[in-house]
Amino acid sequence: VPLDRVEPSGGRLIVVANRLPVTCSKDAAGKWKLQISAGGLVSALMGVNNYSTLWIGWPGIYVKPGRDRDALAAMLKREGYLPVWLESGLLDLYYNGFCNSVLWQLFHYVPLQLDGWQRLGEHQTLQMQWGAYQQANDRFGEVVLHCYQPGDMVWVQDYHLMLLPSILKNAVPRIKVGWFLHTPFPSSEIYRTLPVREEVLRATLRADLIGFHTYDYARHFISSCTRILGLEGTPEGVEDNGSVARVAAFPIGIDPERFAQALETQEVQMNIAKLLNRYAGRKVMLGVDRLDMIKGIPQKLLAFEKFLHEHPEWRDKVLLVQIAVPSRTDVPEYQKLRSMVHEIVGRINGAFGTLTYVPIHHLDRQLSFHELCALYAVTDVALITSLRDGMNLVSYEYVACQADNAGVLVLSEFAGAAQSLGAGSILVNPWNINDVAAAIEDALTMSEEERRERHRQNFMHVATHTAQTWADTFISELNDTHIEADLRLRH
Ligand code: ADQ
Repeated sequence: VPLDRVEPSGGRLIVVANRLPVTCSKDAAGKWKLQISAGGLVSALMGVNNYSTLWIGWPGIYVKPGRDRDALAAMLKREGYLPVWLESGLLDLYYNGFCNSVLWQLFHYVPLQLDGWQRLGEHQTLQMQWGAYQQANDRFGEVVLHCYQPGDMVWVQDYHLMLLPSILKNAVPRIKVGWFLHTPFPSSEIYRTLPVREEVLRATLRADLIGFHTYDYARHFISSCTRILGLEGTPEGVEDNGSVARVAAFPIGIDPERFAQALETQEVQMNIAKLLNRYAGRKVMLGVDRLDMIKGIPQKLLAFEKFLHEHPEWRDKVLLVQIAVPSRTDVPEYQKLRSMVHEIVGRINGAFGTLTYVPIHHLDRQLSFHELCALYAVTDVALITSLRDGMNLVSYEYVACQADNAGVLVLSEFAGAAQSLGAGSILVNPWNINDVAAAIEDALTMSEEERRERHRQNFMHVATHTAQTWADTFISELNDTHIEADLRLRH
């Protein structure tokens, strides 16, 4: 059978993610307005050739059924976005509860804790959170199935929607479904502590193609399936009753052109000039992270403190700019982390600062894209000390903006990016404060020749492994995998 006869080609690409890439708000006249968040994922998926793309996700707010909701839904639809409405009680249990207090923690090697499941209120139990997770996944499923047409391809994103492949396959057995995980997938020894481990794995396994950032995560997933479900792992993936779920690594990237173009703009150039003036005569190190336990911000600060302590000659000559965007601010653990970071920053600035020098510039807020590009371009070292990180795109963005400077990337070996940018970076164990302090010294004193050579290696990778190639590769493999599965089904 010629392959192109098996499935109609040219269907749409339906991307399903927890959150739509758009912020909805009302203007002064009470009319809805949308602000599209440009980012790697959005531009990669919007640019995928041969497919028109439809996004399905939670719009970030809840609007009661009625005229107001219809007006917003119509506006979203014109942009290719279909909203999934989740009322606040369900959202809290599903998103803050099961997704972020259970799966996010576990996938980053933070063991489950008895009070972890109840941290959002005395009345949340794992049972309720799991029920909400199932219900929310059903809601996403309803929206997908409502718009699905034969020939469409569905690409499900991330740990929020691990049950969706099975919901979709149960309704339409021939539907083409891929699932990609943006976080690490942990060792089976960690994963098997999840009380609903079988249900989650079995549901995800219904996807035709299952993708991870690295081979390690793919391997952990396959061993979870073999150990917990007793299934057979094959070189291709996991076999269950004659059907194979293909499992593979698809390392994500960024859109480096977007950064190159931004650096040419007058706005970024003006920002760069201001920053260079401000930091003249000093070396500057940069940290850009969401304020999250997994990013290892306290560990990074302690390493810088140790470095300043041991190297008095560097005091007044180097500073750390740490941008920590608040996230999940209603979760007590994240509030505690914020206080801890503030306390350490205050201590270091108090101990090593002078009337004219502040060692750490710490900002608790989102920067504009142009501000961020300027910072990436002028700084001498990027310090990325994640305790676990699916990939870490900040490291890619830094490299993309360092063509002139050839700054040094100090990178945690626990970030997926260590497997792609490892050769050009200084790799560290973020838990080893001495190791990170030594890496800071190496980075600050590295010869220009070595910096340029390391940057060249990293840049080659970032320029060739883009968000676009990531999306193209996943989608074409999903298409091929599904054709093979369909042929097997027919014979
Ligand atoms: P994140 O945990 O959010 O993503 P990361 O990959 O570093 O981590 O992406 C963060 C993004 O936010 C970057 O594009 C960065 O520019 C932006 N950002 C961060 N701080 C900012 C600030 N102050 N102002 C403006 N923008 C800021 C998850 C996983 C990662 C994985 C990605 C993609 O946890 O491991 O790499 O998904 O798969």
